[in-house]
Amino acid sequence: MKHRLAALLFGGLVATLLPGLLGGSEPARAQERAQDAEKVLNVYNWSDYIDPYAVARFTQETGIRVRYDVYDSLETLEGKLSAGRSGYDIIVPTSEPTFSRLVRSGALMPLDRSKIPNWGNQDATLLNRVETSDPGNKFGAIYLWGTVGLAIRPDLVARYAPDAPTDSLDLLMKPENARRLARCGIAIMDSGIDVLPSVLRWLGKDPNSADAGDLRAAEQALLAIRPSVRAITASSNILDALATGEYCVALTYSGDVIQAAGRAEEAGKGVKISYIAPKEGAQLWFDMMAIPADAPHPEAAMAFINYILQPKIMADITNHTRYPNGVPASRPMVEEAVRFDTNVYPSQVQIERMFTTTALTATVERARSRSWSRFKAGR
Ligand code: N2P
Repeated sequence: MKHRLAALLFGGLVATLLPGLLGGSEPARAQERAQDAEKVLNVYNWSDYIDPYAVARFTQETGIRVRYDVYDSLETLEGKLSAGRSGYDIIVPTSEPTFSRLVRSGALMPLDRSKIPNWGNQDATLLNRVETSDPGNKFGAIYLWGTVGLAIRPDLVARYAPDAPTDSLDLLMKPENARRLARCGIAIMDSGIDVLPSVLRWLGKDPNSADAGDLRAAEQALLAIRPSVRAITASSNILDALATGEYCVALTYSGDVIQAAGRAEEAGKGVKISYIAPKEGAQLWFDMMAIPADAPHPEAAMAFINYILQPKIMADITNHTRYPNGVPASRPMVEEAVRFDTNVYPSQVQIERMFTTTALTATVERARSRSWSRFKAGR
């Protein structure tokens, strides 16, 4: 999908550059350049997280050219933003911990709702929910949401660990299961921020625990399965590798697994993949569209947010990415197979069993990141 998107955007770029290459007087060209500077939007979004045609249509409708970069972990996004002056107009941080931290540190521009008439299309209950990260919903519009859970290849799991449960993180986290599944391949996404809360929850601890002993227990549990883990790698790599049948168990984001399952089915090689939200309680997260305080093109950014919040566009994005959105009027346009898949749209009962993360102090964040590095290194 990344390549298709690149092709589309590159097509747009050629269209913009061509008139310049064909000549024109110097003042006219200078004027064009000035206009061009206005007509650009720099987007930094998660990988495999949009319908590329939605981006192309935005450019067609507004004349605003989109430069589109991707990241595949909150760690990468935070690293890029930490130096300031990222040059991005739109970023899509998860409500906790990244978005709330950006809100508190003044790194975001307040959204001008008079420029976002589609604001009211958002689900009021969901908006309410993310208010804990952004009181008054001043800085972010809901993009997509989802859970953290397991991709499994049911046939391989049945072959290598027939007695292991397939509805629980026990499948991955119990060393006797991991040892057997090592033969068909285990992967874990490389994000301490988005993996440690689920491990803490599996241990029966508070996923937001600031306690050093709890964190040690999570690290020990991960180290105990470390020899059985084939890859701790970017979530985007896991999506691609799952689709070609590389792993039999992977811990990653819900929609990524469902996208991989779809690609594997299309490939027709008999690779079947299922998604499991662990019964101990899966992490529920919300990704927010936000504008950095120093964004070079804030007007274009507000126009983009308004464009995305249209029911039809949101439906296209959900159909493409297999992640639910926050615009209820999009639902009738979401394909039935997606709309009625409780791995995409969990039921109210399922949601009640899920947990959300909260902000941690910088000290706890650092301790978690050190734990994660030790897990990766295997010591
Ligand atoms: C997209 C992963 C997205 C979501 N590939 C994490 N919040």
